[in-house]
Formats: sequence, structure tokens, C-alpha cells
Amino acid sequence: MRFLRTFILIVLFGGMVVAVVHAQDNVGVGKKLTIGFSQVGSESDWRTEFTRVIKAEAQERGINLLFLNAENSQKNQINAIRYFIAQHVDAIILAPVIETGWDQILHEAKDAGIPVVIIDRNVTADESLYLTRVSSDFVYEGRLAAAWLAQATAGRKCEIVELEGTVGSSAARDRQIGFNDVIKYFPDMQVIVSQSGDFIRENGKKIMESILKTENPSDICAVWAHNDDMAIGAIQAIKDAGMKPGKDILIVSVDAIPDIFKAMADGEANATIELSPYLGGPAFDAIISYLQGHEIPKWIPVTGKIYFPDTAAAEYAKRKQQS
Ligand code: GZL
Repeated sequence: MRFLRTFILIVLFGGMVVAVVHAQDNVGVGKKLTIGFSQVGSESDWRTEFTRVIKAEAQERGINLLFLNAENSQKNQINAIRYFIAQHVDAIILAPVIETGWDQILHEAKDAGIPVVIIDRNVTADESLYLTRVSSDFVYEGRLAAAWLAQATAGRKCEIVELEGTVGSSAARDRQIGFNDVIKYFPDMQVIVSQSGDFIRENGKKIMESILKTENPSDICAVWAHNDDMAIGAIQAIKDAGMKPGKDILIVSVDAIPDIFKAMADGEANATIELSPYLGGPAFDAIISYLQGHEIPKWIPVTGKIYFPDTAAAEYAKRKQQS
């Protein structure tokens, strides 16, 4: 009888130990993962949503996410990565503020045996220094914006104001490349002013206020903004100047944040290209798959659609609810 009781206790206790171990490893790599994430900052609504979503995704998966906000400083990001290395994290996710200047720190992570996933914007470092990149295709986004504007202004002269993103970022460079790739086929379309607003809403407003004073406002056909936040700033400046954004001056931008859907529903913007904030899931999947011994492609694309005023009210309601 005593043997039976002892046997039952061992089975129960043993089961509990296995259960606890499994509770620590709910991503299938034999341990609870700790991942360091260096985020650019909180310069736009899209970035804020991206941060919210990746944190929720980590919590959902039982991943211990060490989150550091670099406030748009590459120096802070390099320090953050050094901190993650010192903490012996299982992997690092880097959302690089600009493209260059990462080789040294990526070598340090590689020497420490810590895989790095680049997320969103790109780096110019050797591909062997990072596991993969999870991102959208910024050149495509620029092409799509220009293609829409070309058909929206078919046959008439269109002088365009371009509000660029952060100087030195692959997002700003590639969106501009894509946009110019298309408008070169339309002699009536011309970018007359291009200035960086650093992806910041208030900067978009200030730049547009200045342009409306220096250019003839009635000559401006459209604003092409590298993100919705700067477009919304420009919309306010256009309204303050007594003009109708979305009608007198067309507005096309990227990100598909809730506020741009509100602007489109109010007839003040014309098109936005979606940049999915759900980049954390694919990054975590790539890290887990790598730790399980699988090959990982060097680029994991995330796609987005173009949206127009006809669905804006419904999209606004849906996205406001999600965020
Ligand atoms: C592009 C991303 C940009 C967003 C902006 O993928 O890096 O940075 O379009 C954000 O909203 O500031």
C-alpha cells in the first residue's frame, strides 16, 4: 500500500515538474525566450501602434521582451543593443532609425552568438550580420502612390509637394525612388518642392504653411507625404489657408493610421497605402524557427493595400476599435 501511495506521489509531482517546464517554454525552443527590441521612437501614430502590437504579441506568446525606445537616436539604439548583449538575450530585434552605421554593433552581436532581426526600415550592413529583415516594400509604396495620383489627375498639369520622411532612412529614400519611378512617365506631373518633415505631424504642418506662402497655392495640385502624420499636418495648414484639402489639393500618403481614414471620410484626403504594424509576429516566428534549426530567408515581406474615401468611415471605426 505504501509503495502505491509513493508511486502516485512521484507520478503527480513528476507531472507537475514537466508542466512547469512546459509553462516556461510555450514557443517550443525548450526555454522561455528573452528578446531585446530597440525601437526607433514614437514619432508617428503608426510607430506607436507598431510598439503596442509587438508588446501584446510578446505577452501573448510568453516572450520576455526587453523594450527600449531610442527617441530617434542611432546612438541610443547602439547602446541598447550593447545592453541586450550584456543581458545575454536569446535574440535582438532592431528597427533602425537610419540605414548606415550598424556594422560594428552587428559584429558585436554576431560575436556574442545572438541573432539579430532587422524590422521595418533597412540597414546597409552585410547580410551575414543579421538573420533576416521583416518589412514592407517601400519602393512599391511610392510607385503605388504615384500611380494613383497619375490616374486621379490624368491629362492635367500636376505640381506636387513632397513631404519626405527621416533623412537617411530607407523608408524615405525608397518611397521617393518609387514615386519618381512612376511620375517620370507623366510629363505633366512634377515634384516642385520636396522637404523632410522627419515623419512628424507638426513638421508636416509647418512645412506646408511655409510652402503655401512661397508658392502660388492655386498651382499646387497634390501633397505626397511619406507618412499619414505629415499628411494630416499638411491638411491642417491647407485648411488654415482657406483651401479645401482633398479637393483643391489632393492628399496621398502611407501608413493607413486611423486619423487618415477620418480625414478621408471628411473629404479632406484621397488615398493612403497601408503599412502593417503587425511586424512583431513574423519576427518572433523567424527567431523561433531559427532556434529550432531551420533556414530563414533574408527578407520576410509584409504587404499592404491602398485605401480610398469610399471605405474610410468603416475602416476608421474598425481601426479605432483595434488600437
Ligand atoms: C516606414 C516607417 C515609417 C512610417 C512612419 O516603414 O519606418 O516610420 O511610415 C514612421 O510613420 O515614422
